[in-house]
Amino acid sequence: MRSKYYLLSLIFLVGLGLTWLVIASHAANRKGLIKTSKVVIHAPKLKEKAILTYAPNVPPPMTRRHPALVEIHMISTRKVMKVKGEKEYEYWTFNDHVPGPFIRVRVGDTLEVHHNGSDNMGMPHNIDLHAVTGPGGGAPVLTVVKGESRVAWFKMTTPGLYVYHCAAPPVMDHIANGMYGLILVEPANGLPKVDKEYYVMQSEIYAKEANSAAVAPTEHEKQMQAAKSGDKDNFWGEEVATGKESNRLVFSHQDGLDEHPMFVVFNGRVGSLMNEGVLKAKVGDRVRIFFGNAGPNLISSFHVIGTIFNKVYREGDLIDPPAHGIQTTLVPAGGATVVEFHLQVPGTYTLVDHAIFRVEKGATGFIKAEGKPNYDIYSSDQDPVLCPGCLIHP
Ligand SMILES: [Cu+2]
Repeated sequence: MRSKYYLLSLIFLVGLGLTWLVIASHAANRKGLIKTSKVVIHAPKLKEKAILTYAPNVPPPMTRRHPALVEIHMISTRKVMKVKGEKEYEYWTFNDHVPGPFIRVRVGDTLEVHHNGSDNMGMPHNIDLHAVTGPGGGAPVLTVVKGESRVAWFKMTTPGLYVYHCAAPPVMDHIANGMYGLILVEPANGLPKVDKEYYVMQSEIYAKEANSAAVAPTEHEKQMQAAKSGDKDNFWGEEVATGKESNRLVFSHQDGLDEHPMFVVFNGRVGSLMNEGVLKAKVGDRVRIFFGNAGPNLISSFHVIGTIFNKVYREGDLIDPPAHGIQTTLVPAGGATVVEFHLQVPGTYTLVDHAIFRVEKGATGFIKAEGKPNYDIYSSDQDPVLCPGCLIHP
C-alpha cells in the first residue's frame, strides 16, 4: 500500500517537473538577451520595427497579443517650414516633422530607441518619453549632438497615451520650437475597433517678426485694420504680405515667459486641418482622435463642435473605463486624451480649443463626414446659414 503511495507521488512529481520544463522552455523561447558593453537586458525575443506615421495619420492597431522588442529611429533636426500662410518659422523637429512621429506599441514591449543628432547648429537634443519609467523619461541616456548616435531600451510598463518631447536645456525652447509627439501604449488586448483614427496635437508658437524692432504691425493690429476695412479674409487670418525679407518669424523666449503666444495650433501650424488637410469620414463612422497637448504653457479645452464624445479616456488613461457623454475635455500641457465620437449626420465638424479666442490664433480644424442626411437626428425646413471661409462654421 505504502509503495503504491510512493509510486503515485513519484509520477505526480515527475509530471509536475515535466510541465514546468515545458513552460520554462516556452518562456525562454520568447525571451532574448541584449548584451551591450555595459549591460545585459532581458527583452522579448521577437523583434520588429515600429511603423511610424505623421499627423494626422496613426499606425494600424496592434494585432499581436504577446510582447516584442520594438525598434524606432528618431533624428533631431532643424527645418524651415510654413507656420501660417507664407510666413516661415525655423522648427526644431524629430524626423523633420512637427509633431514628431506617432509611436504605437503594446504594454510589455521593450522599446529600442535609436536617437541620432543632425542639428547643424550643434545644439544637443534628447527624448523624454512620458511612457518610460526611470530618470528623465530616458532623456539623460538619449542626448546627442550632430553626428552622434545613442541607443537605449525601455520597458513599456503601463498602457496609456503619452507625450514625448525633447528635454535638453532650455527645455521650454525645445518644446516650443516643435520637438514633441505622442506614443500610444496599447493595453494587452488592444483597443476596441473604430472606423477612423487620427493624430492631433495642440501647441503654442511664441514667435515675433524678425524685424519687429522696425515698424511691423502686430498680428492683432493687422486683424483690427482688416476688420475695420471689411476685409474678412484677412481678419480671419490670411497673412498680409509685408515683403519677402520679413517672411521668417523668429522665436521669442520672452513671449513664452509671458505666456503670450502668437499662434495656438493643431499639428504644428495654422490651418493644418483645413483645405487639403481636412480630416475625412463617412456618416456612421466611429472616429477616435488621439489628442495631445505639447503646451508648453496652455491647458486645452478640447471640443469638437457638433459632436458629443461617446467616450473620453481622460488624460490618456487606458486602464480604467472611459467616461461617456462629454462635451469638452481638459488636456493639460504635457498630457493627452483619447476621444471617440459617432458621426451620424453629414457635414463639417470643427475641432477647437474652446478657450475660444485661441481659434483666431489657429486652434481650429475640420473633420468632414460625407453621406446621406439623417433627418431623424438633425433637420430643419430652413437652409443652413454658413459662413464660407470662416474658422468655425464653413
Ligand atoms: Cu531638442
